Amino acid sequence: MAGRNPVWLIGGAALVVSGVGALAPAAAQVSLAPVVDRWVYPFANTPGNRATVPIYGTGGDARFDDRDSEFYLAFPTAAAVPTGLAPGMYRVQGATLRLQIAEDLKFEYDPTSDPASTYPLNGTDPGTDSDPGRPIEVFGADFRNGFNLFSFSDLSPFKPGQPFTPPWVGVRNTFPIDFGPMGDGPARDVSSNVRGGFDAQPLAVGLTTAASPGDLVPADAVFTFALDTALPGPLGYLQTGLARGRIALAVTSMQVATEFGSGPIVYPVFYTSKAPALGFPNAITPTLELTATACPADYNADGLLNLDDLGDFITDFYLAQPIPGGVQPAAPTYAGQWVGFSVPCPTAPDAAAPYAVDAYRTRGYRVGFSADGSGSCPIAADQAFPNLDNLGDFITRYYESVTSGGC
Ligand SMILES: [Ca+2]
Ligand SMILES: [Ca+2]
Ligand SMILES: [Ca+2]
Repeated sequence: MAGRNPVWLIGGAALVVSGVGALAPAAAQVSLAPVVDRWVYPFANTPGNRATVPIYGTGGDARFDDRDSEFYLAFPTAAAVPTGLAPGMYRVQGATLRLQIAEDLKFEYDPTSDPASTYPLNGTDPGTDSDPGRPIEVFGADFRNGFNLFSFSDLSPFKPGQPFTPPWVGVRNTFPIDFGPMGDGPARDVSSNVRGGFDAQPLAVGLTTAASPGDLVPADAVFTFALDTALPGPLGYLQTGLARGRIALAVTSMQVATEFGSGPIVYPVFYTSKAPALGFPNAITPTLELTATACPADYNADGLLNLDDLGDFITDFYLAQPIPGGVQPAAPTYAGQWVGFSVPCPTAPDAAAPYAVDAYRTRGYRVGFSADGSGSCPIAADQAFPNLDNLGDFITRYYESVTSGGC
C-alpha cells in the first residue's frame, strides 16, 4: 500500500488517513523512588526498616546460597509510562539504577564481572581472579513460596518457617534471576551459580567515578547500573515490569563476609530510601532513572510499527475474541509467561492462569490489545461485531503513532 493513502469504511463512513514520516518525540527521563527496598538475608534484623543494607557472599559455604546477602528494590513505574499494555509494546530507551555507598574504604572496586570459576567454594579460594575485588551486580528478581512482585514487601520474611533453622539454600522468598548464557532464555535462579558451575549474566555491573579499579571505594561513592535494554531476556523483563507497573531488582556481590556479616566489613554497604529518616539526612537514596515510551499501536508487539499491525488488528477484530480482564498481579515476571492488554472493564472477570500469551492464542483469543480499547464497557464475547468504535480508535491510534513517529 506504499504511496497511497488508505481508505477505511468505519460504520458506513469513509475515513481517509494521510501523512507519515515525522521524527519521534524525545521521551522524558523520570527518576523513580523505590516502593520496597530491603535486606534479603537469613538473619536480617528489621530487614525493611534500615538506613543501610550490606551485600556479600559466604565463600561457598554449602549451608547458604552463594549470593547470601542481597539488596532488593522494587520501583513503581506508572509515573514514567502507562501500565497494562502488552510488554512488546514498550520501548525502553534507558534504565539506570543509582545507589550510594555508606561505609568508607571497605572493599576494592571491580568494574567487571568475574567468572564463577574464580570464586571460592566451600571456603577454598581458587586464587585465579584476574582483577582485585568483586563486582557489584544487579539482577532481575523472581519469587517463590506464594510471594509475587506485588506481595513481597519490606515486612515479608526471608523464607518460610524459623529463620535460624535450616535449610537456607534455595528457599528465599525472592531470588535473583538471569536469562541464560545468551540472555535470551527462560529465567534462571542465580542465587548459587558458583556451586552450580555457571556464569551468571547480570542486568548490569555497578560503575563509579569515585575510585579507580582495584582501589578501595570511599564513602558517599555513587554506583550507577545501566540496565541491559538490548538482549531479549533483560529487555523482556523490563517491558513486563512496565506492563505490570513495577520493576524489581536484586543487587548482589560476593565479597566473602566472615562470622555471618558480624565480622569486619569487607563488602559494599548501601544507603536505603529510609536513610534520611534514620539519621543520615544527606544520604543519596536509591533511584531508578527510566526513559521509556509505550506504543500500543504496535499491535503484534514485535517492536516494529508497520502495516502488519493494522492488518493483524483488523483480522483479529473480526475473527478473534478479546481476553477479558486485566494484567495479573500474580503472573510470573519472566519472558514468555506474560499476557498484556488494555484496562479491563470494571465488571470483567480477571483472566485466569497460566497467563501465558501462547495459552490464550491456543484458546482462540486475540492478545496484545483489548478489543475495547475505547473503554466503552461492557464488551461481550457473544457480540458479533462489538464496538466498531474500537476498530476506528485503533486505526486512528495507529496513524497518529505513524505520523508522530511515536513508536
Ligand atoms: Ca572483575
Ligand atoms: Ca575481581
Ligand atoms: Ca508490530
